[in-house]
Amino acid sequence: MKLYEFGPTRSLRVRWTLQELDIPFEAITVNMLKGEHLQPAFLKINPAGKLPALVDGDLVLTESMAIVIYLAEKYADKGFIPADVKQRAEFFKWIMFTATELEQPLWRIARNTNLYPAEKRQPTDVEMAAEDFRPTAEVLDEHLAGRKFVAGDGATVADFALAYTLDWANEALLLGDFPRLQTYMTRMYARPAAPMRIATAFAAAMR
Ligand SMILES: N[C@@H](CCC(=O)N[C@@H](CS)C(=O)NCC(=O)O)C(=O)O
Repeated sequence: MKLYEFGPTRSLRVRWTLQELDIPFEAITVNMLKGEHLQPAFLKINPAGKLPALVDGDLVLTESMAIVIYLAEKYADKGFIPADVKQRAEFFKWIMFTATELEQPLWRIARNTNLYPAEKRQPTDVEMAAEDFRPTAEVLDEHLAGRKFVAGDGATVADFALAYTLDWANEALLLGDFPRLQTYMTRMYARPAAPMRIATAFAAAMR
């Protein structure tokens, strides 16, 4: 199994899952700072030029959430996807919530602060995205009251993906009013198989 990854990117969701599963994998760094994600060698794997990508035999899979779900299902005996159909529905709900609700304002902020060419960045969209993040975080915050894991009774890949996304929010200075989300995230990152925090991975990538 090969993981195409780069430092602090969403590839950390997949690295986290592979490390929790404790299965061997080959890590291939695609240096985005050098534009390697847009070179023909990588575009053959993901024509969209985006990370992460997983290659497992003849399966080439992109989209971080699809990859972590695939891995959880392939190694279902490890328990990182609920077996019970109702708990699994909750699990899908929180994975979708993470990808579409929680992440979306963070992506808008990242694009308008770092990724778009300077002249195209919209400072007002950064403000609006931060405003949009708050009610979404409140919903999650309420859900996590009295819970250790986001879905079901044990850790699932939804927790790994969510904790990474909360670390991203933390980097965007959006978690200050959400101590419960901070506590949950820190607890997840204290797991022995957790990957580097985003800031550490970023610093390492810059070296
Ligand atoms: N929805 C995709 C997003 C993938 C994505 O945008 N990855 C970023 C890094 S976190 C990327 O490769 N960006 C390169 C670009 O947009 O040119 C996923 O979750 O895998």
